[in-house]
Amino acid sequence: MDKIMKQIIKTISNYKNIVIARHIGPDPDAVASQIALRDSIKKTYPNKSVYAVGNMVSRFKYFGSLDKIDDKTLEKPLLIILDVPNKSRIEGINYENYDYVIRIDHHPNVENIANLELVNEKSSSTCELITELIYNSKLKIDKEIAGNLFLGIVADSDRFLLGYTTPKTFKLVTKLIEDFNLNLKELYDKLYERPINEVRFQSYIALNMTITENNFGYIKLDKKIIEEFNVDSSSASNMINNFNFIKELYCWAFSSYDEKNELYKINIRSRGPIINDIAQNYNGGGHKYASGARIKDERDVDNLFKELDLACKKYKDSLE
Ligand SMILES: [Mn+2]
Repeated sequence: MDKIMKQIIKTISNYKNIVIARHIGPDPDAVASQIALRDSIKKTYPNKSVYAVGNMVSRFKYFGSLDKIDDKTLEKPLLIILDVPNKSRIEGINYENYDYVIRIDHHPNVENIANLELVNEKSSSTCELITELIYNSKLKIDKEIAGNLFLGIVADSDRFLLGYTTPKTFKLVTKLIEDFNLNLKELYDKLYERPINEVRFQSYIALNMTITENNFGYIKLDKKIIEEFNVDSSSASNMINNFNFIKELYCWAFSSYDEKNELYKINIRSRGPIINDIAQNYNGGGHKYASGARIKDERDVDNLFKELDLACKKYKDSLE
């Protein structure tokens, strides 16, 4: 086994209280990885107290439930953070309360935030790393854990379409399916079933998106439109991958107004220019070709879009 994985397993075995956290605005990979790892540690060490924390998103309830705790009351807890590149984007914990911190992630490393870091940018998903960790150690796994890990990998690789889908990804997924006789139809129904109003909203985006001469596509989704389609400020992010492989788009970005937090949630995807370094300048970040940002001032949304358009121009020029 990989040396760092060995150290992770050893550290987990040494702690009684363990808290597992992930990023704000969770996606299936984030929620599935924290619940799968929690359940696996609990199954392996029934005497440990293991918590998966953060706000639950109702459409991800099928992964299992999250735990509500006050981490200040825990004695010498271990923190495991999953799927997060920045300290500021971890949800639901008081960082300074922890005795030791482990991070397992597949985003590009922007800052060191843990005592022990397993960061593999070439992994399709955090769930792939957790699957590897479990299969290479004495950590236990059951059908439910396997199903969650499978869905996290499928979601983050966008059904094996995105970069960093490797032979290893397929090997691990095959093993999960074979070992637990996973029912793929049942699992895909959970992940992909959606209401018609979301599909209509997606059509609205396709019809109304602006596409620049540099092949940058963008749209601002304001409060009125979000209400009209009866969706929410995170709905657009669920459909941004559906705009992949469009001939006229090298990069595309959606801005959705989040009324509750009074900010603009930006989702960005690219199949050419690198975008995470641009997003980083706007309170965001992520992967090279899949990033996001949270912006307070609408003028910064325009500035971000301008920078992305320019990145598309440079990319386009480089092709000629
Ligand atoms: Mn992920």
